[in-house]
Amino acid sequence: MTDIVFVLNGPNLNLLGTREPEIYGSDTLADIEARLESKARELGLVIDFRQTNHEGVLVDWLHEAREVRARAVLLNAAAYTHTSIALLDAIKAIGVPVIEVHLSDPATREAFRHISYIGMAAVDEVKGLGAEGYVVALEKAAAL
Ligand code: CA2
Repeated sequence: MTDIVFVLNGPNLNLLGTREPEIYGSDTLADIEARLESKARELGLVIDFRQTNHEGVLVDWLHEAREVRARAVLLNAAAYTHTSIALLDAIKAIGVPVIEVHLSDPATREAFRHISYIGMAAVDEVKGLGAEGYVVALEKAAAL
């Protein structure tokens, strides 16, 4: 196992900080990455922080986490959380612990957000803490 933690972000999260701050906060994804970089240094970890709007790319990156023997993956799959059996299968396949992260708490929102395919295979979850949730999730990854 290495000290690398993959931080994978799904569709539309590249727009973070531009709209709906009442739900997602006003930090951009770059702000979150900077905070995580600093926390990772403190914890002696290295983060590989990425965002894509494409489901298959997330599947490929989960496979890559296995290939590089990453310590953990923090995954905010955004809307794919609620739809993607492909991501569920990938998480089950890779043998790398995945921590589910959400800025908001989907359980308190529309019913279609109440299902999480990621949660069916993730080892842990952090929801509803905004950008700080990524930091909490990294601390959890350090403790694995
Ligand atoms: O709360 C989260 O982190 C979510 O994963 C965010 C997803 C949503 O589909 C999940 O249910 C919960 C949506 C990300 C959309 O990001 C935007 C950012 C700025 C403006 C509009 C959308």
